[in-house]
Amino acid sequence: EQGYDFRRIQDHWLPVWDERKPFSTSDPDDKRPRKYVLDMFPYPSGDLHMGHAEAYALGDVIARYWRLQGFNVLHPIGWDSFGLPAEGAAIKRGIDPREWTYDNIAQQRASMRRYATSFDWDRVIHTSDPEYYTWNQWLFLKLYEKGLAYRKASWVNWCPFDQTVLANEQVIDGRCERCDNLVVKKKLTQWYFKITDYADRLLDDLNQLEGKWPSKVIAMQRNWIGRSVGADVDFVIEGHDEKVTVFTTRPDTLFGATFMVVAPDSELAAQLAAGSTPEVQSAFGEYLAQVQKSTEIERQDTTRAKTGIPLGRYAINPVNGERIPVWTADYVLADYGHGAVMAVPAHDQRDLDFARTFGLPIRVVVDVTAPITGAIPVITPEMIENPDEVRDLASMDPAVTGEALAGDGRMINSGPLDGLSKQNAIRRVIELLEEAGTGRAAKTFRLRDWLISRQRYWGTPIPILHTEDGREIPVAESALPVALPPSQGLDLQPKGTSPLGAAEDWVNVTLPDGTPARRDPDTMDTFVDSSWYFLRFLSPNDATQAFDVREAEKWAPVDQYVGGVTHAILHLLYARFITKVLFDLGYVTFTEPFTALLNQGMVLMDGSAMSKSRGNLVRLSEQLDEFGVDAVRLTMAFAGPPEDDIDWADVSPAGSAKFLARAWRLADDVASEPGIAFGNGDAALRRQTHRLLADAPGLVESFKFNVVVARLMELVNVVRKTIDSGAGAADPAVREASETVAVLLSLFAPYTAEDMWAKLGHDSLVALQSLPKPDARLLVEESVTAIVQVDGKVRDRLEVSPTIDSDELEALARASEAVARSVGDREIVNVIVRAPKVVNIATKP
Ligand code: ANZ
Repeated sequence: EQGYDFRRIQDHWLPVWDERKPFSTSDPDDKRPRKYVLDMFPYPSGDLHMGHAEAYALGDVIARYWRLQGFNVLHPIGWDSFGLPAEGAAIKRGIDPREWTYDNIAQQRASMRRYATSFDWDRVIHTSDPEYYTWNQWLFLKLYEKGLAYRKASWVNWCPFDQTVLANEQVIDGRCERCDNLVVKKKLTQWYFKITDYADRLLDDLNQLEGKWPSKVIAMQRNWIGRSVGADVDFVIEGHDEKVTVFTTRPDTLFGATFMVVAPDSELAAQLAAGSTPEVQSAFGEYLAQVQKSTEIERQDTTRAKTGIPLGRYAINPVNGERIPVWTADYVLADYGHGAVMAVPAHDQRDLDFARTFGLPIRVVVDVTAPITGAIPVITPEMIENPDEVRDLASMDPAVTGEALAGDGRMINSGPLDGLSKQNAIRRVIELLEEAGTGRAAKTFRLRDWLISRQRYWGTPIPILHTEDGREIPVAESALPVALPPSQGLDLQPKGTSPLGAAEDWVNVTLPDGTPARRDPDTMDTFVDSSWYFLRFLSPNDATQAFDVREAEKWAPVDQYVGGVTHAILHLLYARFITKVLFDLGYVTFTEPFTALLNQGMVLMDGSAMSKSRGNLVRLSEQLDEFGVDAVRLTMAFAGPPEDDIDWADVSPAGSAKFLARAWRLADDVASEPGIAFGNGDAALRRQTHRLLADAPGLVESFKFNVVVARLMELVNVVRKTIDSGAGAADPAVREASETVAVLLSLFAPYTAEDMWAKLGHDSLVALQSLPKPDARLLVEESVTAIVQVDGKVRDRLEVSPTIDSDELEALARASEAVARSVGDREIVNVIVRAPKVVNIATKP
């Protein structure tokens, strides 16, 4: 494109922005209202890629938009720079993880700058800097003081390949989310954050986010937290001192409990087996060993044949005194509810499968054929196919059909509950249990406590000391940070224990009273780092505190968060949890960190995710070199709704570059001077400009960036036509339209827009303009003149909307008095309508 040289434009404007800092947020006297727009910060793995380019282009549209709307917009960037890949690279190359990390950061930072994202470069943070992780340690200590950080031995997810524990959230379908290897269970003493204390709030507060977060993400969070409501029921076990409590969502079926099952890997199972016969003890030992070899996926697979063994013990049903056998089986999980269930085979499919496998009794206690007023009847596909079939309970015997009766109905074989509906029976039995002191209403969550310790080097050291007699001593706040020692001389190879344990000089300490102690050798999950980073951006250089409460008051919570849907559960849940903890501790005044969330899609190539191994990798740097930053950014915004994936094979950065050149050239041809009054300009062009100004805010705020780009393209075409049509170049409407193009284009193509603005004669920066308000008078719909002919003669002219349809126009024509006079009493034989311009009426002569 003649004249338009993106390289020259980029080279010109980058230093200007560096010098003028239009995106700085450091002026304490800035009176503009504030907005906090945050992109999820990157992990420094190599250079920026196409996925980054998309995310940061879209986030920047939003940040730049609010600036044009007169806001002081905080749009910060930093690096999530602790974590495993740095360690892997360090092992492979025999270097310090720091080296790899900070080299990559430098590279990404340079790319990010060139990408012209409107970040405030004075607020950069790196989570691997001691200046940052000091406050991770502070946060840990705050949770520790509150009893929200604790250590326990339990069965944890262990990745045999990465040789590290994983949080439940990091196990996807039984595999390590990072390396895809099967995860096994290992009993280890680990640190946990007590996120389960916040389960109800994490769930209930999702209601506040409805409509502001993608509904899919809200649903995933709800499902992850997984609240089940029901009752705890206490059973006495013969010869066992402590009562055994089970959690059930169906306490109404208590009279149908015919056996009890405890998880084989629970403490309780071991105790019950130990108190049983030598035969049971040895059978139990074998069974447990077998269970521990199976994976989580196998255990939760409902189609797998049921296994289990009787423990030779009996439990007493608290409502009817019935003696039921206690079994152990691996379909019962140790870490859900109380790790034990009352088995009701007639009404629970897993229990039924188990009972049928081992010949245990099955007792129906809900007549699912009995009608329930006010309840939605259970309709099965069979009933729809065969509506006349009489439903009779005897024919539905689960022992015969193998189908548990899960539906609603009326209680039978249940003493005081007989005749009640499910809901009423649940209420009644809980009353009875509470009166007898043998049970109570209860709920259980799928959410587990957050396992935060990692046996790896490149992370935040846990600020706890251990004495030989087993005491935990938190490091004093004033002694923070517990600095990560150099990796030199440490074996970083994964081996199941932290490399820091071998850093003798570091790990051994002496308490003030002379007692020797050892530092905790584990480091924190990097999700701890990212759980509060949005607050550190508010006072990134504050050496005295994690964040300044007054700054948080001013800026937080984040108004708009932008990032990938891959973080729909983990990161967002942890950040929500830590925010609530900080709220409870009085450090913040809000309970949700991210008011609104936008999940951008992925950038694909030929329909699939890009990867080196697939050979379909598109290199961002090559795209930027070939088409320029603005063309790539514009392509990202123009590709479609931001939530959708972009297939790079289907879009055209070359086309974007062409459009940019076309827009930019308008500025060359505008003949009027800045400051000219627009009032006398071409009315049609002005109307188009003002309609875009009127629509743009709604479009941007609903993330329809692609529509704004399309509308800009239309406007550019019309301005070009007006200029080329002769005297147009001096028309004030041409300047008005061209300035509007520059201002709105600054959302997507900041270099081109800035250059255009300067060429239009302005000294100010386009990035700091305010979006002009549309003139309401120009928004009223224009009209066109339709001609009505009768037998070839013009009889009337009608002012109509340009979008009028044929039927409507014909009706108006027929209703015209002039037309009626001209037609007289002749018969109309034909009407041809070309909306909105012409109506031709033919009559029978
Ligand atoms: C008796 C019963 C009868 C049950 C019935 C269900 C249907 P959700 O909805 O997923 O929370 N359960 C309790 N603890 C368990 C554990 N540790 N491992 C495996 N299963 C466990 O499931 C709650 C139901 O799952 C509970 O209600 C219990 O079975 C079982 F007709 O109790 B129910």
